[in-house]
Amino acid sequence: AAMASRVTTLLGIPLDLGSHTPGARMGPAALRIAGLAPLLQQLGCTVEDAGDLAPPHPKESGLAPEDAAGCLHLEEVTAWTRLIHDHAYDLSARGRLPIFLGGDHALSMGSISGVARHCQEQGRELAVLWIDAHADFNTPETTPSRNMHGMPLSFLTGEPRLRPLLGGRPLAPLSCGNIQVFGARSIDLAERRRIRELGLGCTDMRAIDEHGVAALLGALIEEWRERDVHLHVSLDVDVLDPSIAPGVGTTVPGGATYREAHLMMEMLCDSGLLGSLDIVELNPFLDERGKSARVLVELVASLFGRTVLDRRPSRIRAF
Ligand code: NNH
Ligand code: MN
Ligand code: MN
Ligand code: MN
Repeated sequence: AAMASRVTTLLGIPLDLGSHTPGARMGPAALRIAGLAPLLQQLGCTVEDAGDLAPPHPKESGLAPEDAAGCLHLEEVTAWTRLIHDHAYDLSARGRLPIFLGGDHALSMGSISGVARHCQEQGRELAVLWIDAHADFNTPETTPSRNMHGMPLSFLTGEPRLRPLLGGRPLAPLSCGNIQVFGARSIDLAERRRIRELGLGCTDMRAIDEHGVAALLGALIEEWRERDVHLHVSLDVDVLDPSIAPGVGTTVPGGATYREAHLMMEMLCDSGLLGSLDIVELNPFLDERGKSARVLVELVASLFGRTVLDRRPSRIRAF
């Protein structure tokens, strides 16, 4: 399903209450200053910048009291989730390729649920590639931190404790098999058990060390192509090694190298499957002279078709 003339829409989401380290609210500004929009235009995309969402007033979450007790900034995150969902659903319905500029990873509860609702209405299968050092598969019961940026994959797979977050809106829950965490190296004990028991797809750094990005991501892409999925990529900066991307609140050693990350983006570009994208967790307050913002923008360039040499397109290219 190549869509050469699809409009790419940037939507800034200055949310950082999904963690206890403020600063990711400045992420959208840093990504713009690093030149995201002109770069996409150079690559031939038609870009529309929808600006930043204004922080909404906190809303009653509807969570059970014992679950509410496990969530920091719950009323704020609830309001953000509903607002982001409505925008993501609307952008999808208008045929856009949305790029959600975070903001912390709690925003993906809204972005992906909105995209999922549209896919369900279209009878299109949705697959999610969660590129992250973490699995973000905690619940209000299992979280060691109470940070909601550690919970989005539970919410998106229909965890009942988190279901009220969306208010009355319909939730199109993802199946665990349609999610692939990629690059993981920091997983909590209860998360590890949930991954095993519920069958969440997860490729850790050990597997990437042993088999390489090309083989592992290549196999996933091949499967997704057979099923012609809408692919949502959720890119958490902390997947990158802290030496190349220090601007994030939760650095973990042993991350993806510059070339490993670019290869991921290049292969995803060639797949022609990209339908929507989150760029999350950039914290410019912790960055070193814009280094991480710049690396991210470079990665987006690879994802949208920048190549080193001319290449014979072996696969359909979407952009
Ligand atoms: N798993 C931990 C938690 O739930 C850390 C999550 N932090 C992230 N995820 N940055 O990407 O708090
Ligand atoms: Mn994350
Ligand atoms: Mn992470
Ligand atoms: Mn993170």
